[in-house]
Amino acid sequence: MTTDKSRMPPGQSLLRTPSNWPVMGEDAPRKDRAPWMINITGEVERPLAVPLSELMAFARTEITIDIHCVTRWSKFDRVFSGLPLNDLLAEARPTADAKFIRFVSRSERAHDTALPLDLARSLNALVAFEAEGEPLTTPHGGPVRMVTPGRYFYKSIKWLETIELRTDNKLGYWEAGPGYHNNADPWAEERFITGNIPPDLRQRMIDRRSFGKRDLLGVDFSGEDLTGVDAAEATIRNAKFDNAILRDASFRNTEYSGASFRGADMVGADMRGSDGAGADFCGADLRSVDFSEAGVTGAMFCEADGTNGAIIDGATLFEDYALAKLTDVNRAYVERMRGAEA
Ligand SMILES: Nc1nc2c(c(=O)[nH]1)N[C@H]1C(S)=C(S)[C@@H](COP(=O)(O)O)O[C@H]1N2
Ligand SMILES: [Mo]
Repeated sequence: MTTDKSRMPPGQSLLRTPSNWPVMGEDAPRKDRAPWMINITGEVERPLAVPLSELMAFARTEITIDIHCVTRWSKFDRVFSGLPLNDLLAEARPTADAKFIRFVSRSERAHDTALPLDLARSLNALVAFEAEGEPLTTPHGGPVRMVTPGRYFYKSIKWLETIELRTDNKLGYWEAGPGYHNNADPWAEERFITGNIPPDLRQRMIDRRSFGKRDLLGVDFSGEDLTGVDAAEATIRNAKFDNAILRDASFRNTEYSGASFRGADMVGADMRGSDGAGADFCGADLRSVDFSEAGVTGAMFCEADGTNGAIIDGATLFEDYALAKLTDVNRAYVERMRGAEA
């Protein structure tokens, strides 16, 4: 099967199996006996508190979207049905001061995300009850979730409970802590905000070969010699190590989602217990790299067309559950390389 390039945002690749798409983030709503109400609050002329069952009765609209997850997988042509957000807003009537819209989940951590109100309107966001003609399953946000076309999927919260109209922005759960980009446009690759590390600090970390336990969002170590570096327990989302030398480096328990290791020499690196969702290892030398107990959801070990693959052998260790969360092309590539060398 070929990938329709004009439909595929940069840095994404197609997920074909399983027939559904992976569960990401939280997998269940808060345990709560109170009836499920959908609330529209804040800067509105008519605050609403509607029982979920009543809203569902109005659900008629069907949309077909391409899902783009920030961890680099995309799934085309998913059919959702529900109630257009714009219909609800027409009922609640945002005031002239309402500039942002925030969605809050009925989940343990009151998971949330926000968008400029005009943007949410123009994207035709949907309050969805069904996917592929079936009620949404609980892990995928059932009974009710947002589906916001045209943005990475973290802008589509599961288990919708409250819609708050605001005068000011409030960063959501993934945006505030982990530094996910607030605009989240997949066509502009707005995955993460980039860090701001002073150059002298960066140089000191290179000289000492040590940045363990540090929080270094988006730091760029491309082309550096970091042989044996201690990067254990660091948070280095979206960092760049392209063509760097990382032989025998320790990334134990490190969080490096979205980081790029293209062409890096990582022979013997220790990645145990780490998390690298959406990381890019194309062309890297991964012989004897230990990914035991490590997550690599949606990571890239070769390009979408199978070229520029990482060097992997039987001594490159992965968990089966981690490989199961790769795109088909990547999983097949890794399994072939490990099998061929084992
Ligand atoms: N309540 C809630 N909604 C959420 C999340 C979450 O952790 N909690 N994760 C977001 C992210 S990062 C993604 S990619 C999608 C995943 O939806 P899925 O589990 O149906 O794939 O849900 C989004 N909505
Ligand atoms: Mo995500």
